[in-house]
Amino acid sequence: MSENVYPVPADVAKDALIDNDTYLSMYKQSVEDPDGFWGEQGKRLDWIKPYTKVKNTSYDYHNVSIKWFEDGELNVSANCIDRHLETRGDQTAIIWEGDDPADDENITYKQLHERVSKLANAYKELGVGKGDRVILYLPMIPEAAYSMLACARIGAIHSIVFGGFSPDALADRINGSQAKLVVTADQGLRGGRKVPLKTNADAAFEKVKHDAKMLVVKRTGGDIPMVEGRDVWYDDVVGPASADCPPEPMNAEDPLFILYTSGSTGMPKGVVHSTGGYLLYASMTHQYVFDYKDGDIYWCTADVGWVTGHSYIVYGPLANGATTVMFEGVPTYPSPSRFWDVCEKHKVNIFYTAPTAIRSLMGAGNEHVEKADLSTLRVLGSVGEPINPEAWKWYYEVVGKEKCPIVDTWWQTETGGIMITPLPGATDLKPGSATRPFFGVQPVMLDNDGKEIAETECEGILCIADSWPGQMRTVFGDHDRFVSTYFETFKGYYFAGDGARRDADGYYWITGRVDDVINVSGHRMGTAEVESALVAHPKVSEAAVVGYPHDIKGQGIYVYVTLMEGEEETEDLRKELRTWVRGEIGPIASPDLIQFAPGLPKTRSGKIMRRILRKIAEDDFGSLGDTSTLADPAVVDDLIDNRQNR
Ligand code: 6R9
Repeated sequence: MSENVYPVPADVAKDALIDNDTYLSMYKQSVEDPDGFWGEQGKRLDWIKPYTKVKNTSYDYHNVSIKWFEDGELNVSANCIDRHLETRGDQTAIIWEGDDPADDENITYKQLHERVSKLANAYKELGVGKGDRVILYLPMIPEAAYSMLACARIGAIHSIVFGGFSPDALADRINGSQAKLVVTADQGLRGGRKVPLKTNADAAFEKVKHDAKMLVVKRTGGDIPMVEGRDVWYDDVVGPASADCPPEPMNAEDPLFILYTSGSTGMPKGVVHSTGGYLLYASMTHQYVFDYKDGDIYWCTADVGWVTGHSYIVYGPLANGATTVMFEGVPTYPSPSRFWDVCEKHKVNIFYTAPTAIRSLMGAGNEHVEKADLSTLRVLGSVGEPINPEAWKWYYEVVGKEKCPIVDTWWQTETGGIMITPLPGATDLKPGSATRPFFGVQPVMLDNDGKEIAETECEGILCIADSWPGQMRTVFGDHDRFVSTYFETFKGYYFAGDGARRDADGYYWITGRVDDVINVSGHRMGTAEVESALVAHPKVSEAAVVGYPHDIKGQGIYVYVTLMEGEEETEDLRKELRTWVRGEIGPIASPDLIQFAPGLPKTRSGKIMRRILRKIAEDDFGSLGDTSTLADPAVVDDLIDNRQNR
C-alpha cells in the first residue's frame, strides 16, 4: 500500500464481529446473490408477516422502482422497543445529556415503551392516523425520539425540521407535506442560549393554509402564547393517555419518514425512506460499522434534524437494543472539554462525530482532551464531509490514544445508511479514505461521458451500480424529480453527486461534490437556495454563491452580489444581507464572505460561469481556464481585484 497505513489494532481485532476474511466472503455473497444474502439478513428484524420476496428493483430510468421485502409486514417501533422488553426492559435505552452538564436522564426500554405508547395514543386523539404526516421541530430532548417512534407505532410519517431552520423553511415543509400536526417545544437550549422554537412555529403557521394542530413540549418554561383550539401542551394530552397502543402492522414499503435535503437545483426535496429496508439497513450498518456489542454505550453527536440522527441515534441503535446517548448541547459549552467530559461521565465505548467538530476541538488544545478519562473508548467514527489527514491523526492519536480505529463513513440522506466505510476489525485504515463498500454496495467510477472506468486506480464520478435496502424510494410527491435527479444523468446507475478517487488497493477517497451543493460544517446546502434567498432582498439584483476552503467548517459560503441601480456597497449592507439570509433559511446558511460585484462573469447566452467564481473564491487565480467565451472578460479582473479575504 502506498500511503500511511494503520492496521487494525490488536485488541480490537481479537473480539471484533467481522475480520477481513469474513468481510471479503460476506461482501462477495452480498453482490453475487443479493436475494440470498438480504433474505437471510432480513431475519434480524421481527416481522408480523414474513416476506417471501426480497429484492425487486429497477434502475431503468423509464421505470425506476425500488422495492425490498415487499410482501412483508412489520412495525418499526415494535422492533426498536417491544421486542427488547423481555430481555432488556430495565436496560437504559437512551441516556439523555442536557445542555447544562447537571441535566441528564436515563430512560429504560420499559419507560420508552410506556412514553411512546402514550404519545402514540395522544396523536390519535389529535386526529393523526396511518399515512398522515407529522412535522417535528424539536430540540434534542428525549421527546424528539418519542415523537419519531410514536409516529412509527401508528404508521404516521414524520418529517423532522432541524431546530435551526427559519419559520419560512418550516412553513415550506408543513405545506409541502400537508402535515396534520407539528410537534415543537416552547424553547430549545443550546450552549446556554434559548432557541425560540414556538415563536418560529407561530410565524410559520401564518403561511400555512390547511388545518393543522400544534403539540408543545415544555422545555424551558419560557413565556409563550398558546392559540386556542390549535395548540395543546404535550403533558396535557400525553399525561392522561393510555399506555396501551398496539403497533400498527405496516407493509415493508410503507414510508417511515420524509427528510428534506438540498440538491443542486431548486428547493430542498423530501427524501422518502421505507419501513422494512431502511430499518434493516440502519440496524445492520450500526452493528457492523461500529462493531457494536451488547452492553456498549454508544454516542452519536448529530442532531435528529439530520439523517445521521435518524439512522444512528434512534433507529439503528434502538433496533439493536443498544444504549444510545442523546446530547442536547454543543461541543464547546460550557468548555471545549464537553465532548470528552461526557465520554468519561457515561463511559462511552463508541463515539461518532463530524470532522468540523474535530477540527474546532483540535484548535482548542490537547489539554481539554487529556484531562478526561477516555479509557472506555473503543471505536471512533466520522461523518458528513471528507476528514483531512491532520484532523484524522489528531482524532486517532489524541482522542483514541492509537488504540481506536476510526470509521470514516461516507453516505447521504438519500442512502439511508452508511455506504463506504472501514469495519473496525477488518479494514486497515488510511487517513482521509472512507476505504471500502459495505455489504451489498457496489460503487463504480464513471468518466464524464458516463462510462465505467475499469482500472482500479482512477479518479471519477462516484455512482452505485445496484440497489441496497436502505436506499430512498422516491421524492415526496414528485417521483419524476427522483428519477431525474438520481438516475438520468448516468443511465443505469444511482448518481450520488460526489467525486472520488480509487487507489491501487481499491480504497475510495471522496473528493467532494461535483454539483452545486456545498458542505458547510457537514451541513448540506444548495447554492441555488442561498441565491434565491439573496435575490429576494429588495437591494439585490443578482447573486451567485460558491464554496471556498474554510479551516473549521470545511467549506465556507462565498457570495457575489450585484446590487440594484443606485444602492451603495457598504459594510452595513453586508451585515443586513447576512441577517436576511439567516432569517430566510437559518443561521447555518449565513454567508461568510460577501463580495459586491458590479458584474458577474457570464457567457454570451447569459449563463453565470461558476467555475470562474469558484476559482476566485478559492484564491486560485492562476487556473481560471478559458475566459474567452465570456460576454465581458473584463469583469474577471475586477472580481479578482476585489476578492474578499478570510
Ligand atoms: C450522512 C450525511 C451527504 C454528503 C455526501 C458527501 C458528504 C458525507 C462523508 C462525506 C466525505 C465522508 N459526506 N460523509 N464526504 N467523506 N465520510 O452527511 O448526509 O447531509 O445528505 O450529506 O456529505 O458529499 O454527498 P447528507
